Amino acid sequence: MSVKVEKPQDQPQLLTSPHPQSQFTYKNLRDLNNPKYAYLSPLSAIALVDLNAFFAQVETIRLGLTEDVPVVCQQWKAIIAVSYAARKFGINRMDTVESARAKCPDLVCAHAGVYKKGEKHWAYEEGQPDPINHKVSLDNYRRESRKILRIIQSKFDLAEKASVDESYVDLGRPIYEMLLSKFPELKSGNSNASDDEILPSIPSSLPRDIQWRGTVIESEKETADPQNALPPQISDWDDVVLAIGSELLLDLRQAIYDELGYTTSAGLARNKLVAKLGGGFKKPDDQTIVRNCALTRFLNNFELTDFTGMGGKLGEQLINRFEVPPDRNSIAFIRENYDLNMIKEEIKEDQELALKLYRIVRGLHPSELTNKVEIKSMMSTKNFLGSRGWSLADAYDWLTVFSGDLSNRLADLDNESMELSTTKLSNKEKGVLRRPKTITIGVRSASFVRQTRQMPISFYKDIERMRESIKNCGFQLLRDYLEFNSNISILNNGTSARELYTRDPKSVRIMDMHNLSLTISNFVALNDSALIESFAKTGKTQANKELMEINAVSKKRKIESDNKISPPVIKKPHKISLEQKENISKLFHDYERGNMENESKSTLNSKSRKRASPPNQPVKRDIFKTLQKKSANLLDSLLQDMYCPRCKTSIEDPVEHNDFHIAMELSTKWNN
Ligand code: DCP
Ligand code: CA
Repeated sequence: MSVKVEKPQDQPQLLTSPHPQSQFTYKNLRDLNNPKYAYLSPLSAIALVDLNAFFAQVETIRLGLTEDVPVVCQQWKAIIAVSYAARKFGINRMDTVESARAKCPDLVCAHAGVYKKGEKHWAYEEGQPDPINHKVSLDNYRRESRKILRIIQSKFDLAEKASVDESYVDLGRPIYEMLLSKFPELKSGNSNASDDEILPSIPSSLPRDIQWRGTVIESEKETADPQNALPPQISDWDDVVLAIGSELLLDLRQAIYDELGYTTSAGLARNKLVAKLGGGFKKPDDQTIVRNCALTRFLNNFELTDFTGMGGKLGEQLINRFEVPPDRNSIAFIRENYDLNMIKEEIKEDQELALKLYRIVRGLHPSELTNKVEIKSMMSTKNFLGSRGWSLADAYDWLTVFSGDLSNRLADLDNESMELSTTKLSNKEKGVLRRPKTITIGVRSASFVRQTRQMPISFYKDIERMRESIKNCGFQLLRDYLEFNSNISILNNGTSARELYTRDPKSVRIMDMHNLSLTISNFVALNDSALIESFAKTGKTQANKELMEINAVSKKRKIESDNKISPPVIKKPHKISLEQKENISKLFHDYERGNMENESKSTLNSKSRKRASPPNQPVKRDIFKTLQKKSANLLDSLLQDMYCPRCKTSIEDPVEHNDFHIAMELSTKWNN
């Protein structure tokens, strides 16, 4: 159902055709009210909301155009999104801007925003940006995506962002509330019935405000007699749930349209997999509802490989393994020819997959909505089609762009995490900021050999400092790369790399490159190092800074001497101030206390623990002792030489300095 037309008013009451006895229990109903279990209930209602021609819609609205204007979103000469008005001209993503213009001379080609070489912020270019001097930025689409997610989260307690323009939504709680308020028989039973008691049958008609909204897929029975096709039957509470869900879903899509102007398509079903297929079924600006009774008929429109997670080799292998004939529908064939035991027999090595497949082909596989997929790495990259005659300054310029791109994406991640905090749901990802511990440069030379260099990166909560940190590490890695992996000296009349790095970067020639990239990885949750961060908050910024920076320095051996030109100069503490000392002892103290608390919790929780501790005497983990032992060797050498081999500096107080390293190791362990 479109969000651009008014909802029809005064619709007749929906009549039902109740089963003699409901198939559902009070537990099934109650589970709907718990975001942890709702997806497992046979009464669950999960929606997938997908933005139509997303990037093209963003551009249409940005340019103040109406939706009947054909628009494509362009990246260089390629087209990455096609508005539905443009699709009417037969334009698709395979077209180039040129071939699309030939199909529709009035086509509006809106180029995505770009970073300009050397700049750390993106913008929309007036003219045509070019791949030599620009890098495409997707920040604007991510920002719009966040606004949409915010609307979803303001209405529902559990949503999972599946991609830049798709989110799954669990409609369980509002549906539960409505069921209890609109059906007194459920409310009275719910207050005293046991979990396994069967729900009362549905009434013979529904309150007038429960209507189907969108396209309801018919069941086999409903279409059996084409002359007398039946309206969508409402036979049990699962159908009522989806009817209420269809109204909530339309309201959500309406809110997205009213507030931001975007149209969406959506699917509504009992689980994510079917909701996703429903979301793509009627585009644009419509929603598709798949009742449990219509599951098998609906799935006949798809192949096994259309399911999320089955698109790659796995789906193909299963189709081969189950010997699906080429002219048969793979979902129907497996469903009709294999029962659970046969599937388990066929996939002996993976019984979990066997059960999943059995359920998938019946449209019954439940998947949990997760608030977050943990980020593993982020890469910013650029192809150069063979740079010629570059100076060191050119490469620095691109690393500056990458640092802007990566830090913007970190800021996005922070925002997502903070937005989770606005949902009612308790979730361990709420408010957790993630920061990378490792940074890698990748260079593909003109001979297409790709080499990488890596180093630990100092991380900060503050995004601007993070950007500087990424940039400085990137510069450092580049210098290391050019010194050790390239012919920089030969290119510059035999001058040594170290000497070259003292010169103006514009005057230093470097090798030709085909690709340059920066990747940040090895993410840690910043709240784990909250103690260290809290140094900064209590005004002990310097101690905090040094604690973090030394983290990077202690692992990276080769930084210091080549640092005359640009920033990475990472200061090493020679002496521990009194303030720092206090902080370090607080770090130890809190760590030990945290350990004890954790240990007592895990002792209580773990029934299988062999050696339970007596009450009130929690066991301390011995990591602290291990670190102390490990550092005894360091202390010996500090005492003997008054010199720290790790920091490569002379020191004044060996004991304090040793403490410093214990603190650092502790914080590193903590973050791992
Ligand atoms: N995208 C991209 N490159 C691709 C595919 C997609 O840059 N190869 C971007 C542009 C799309 C957005 O991701 O607008 C979402 O991708 P979808 O596959 O959902 O496609 P659209 O939203 O554009 O169209 P539809 O209405 O069919 O969902
Ligand atoms: Ca889309």
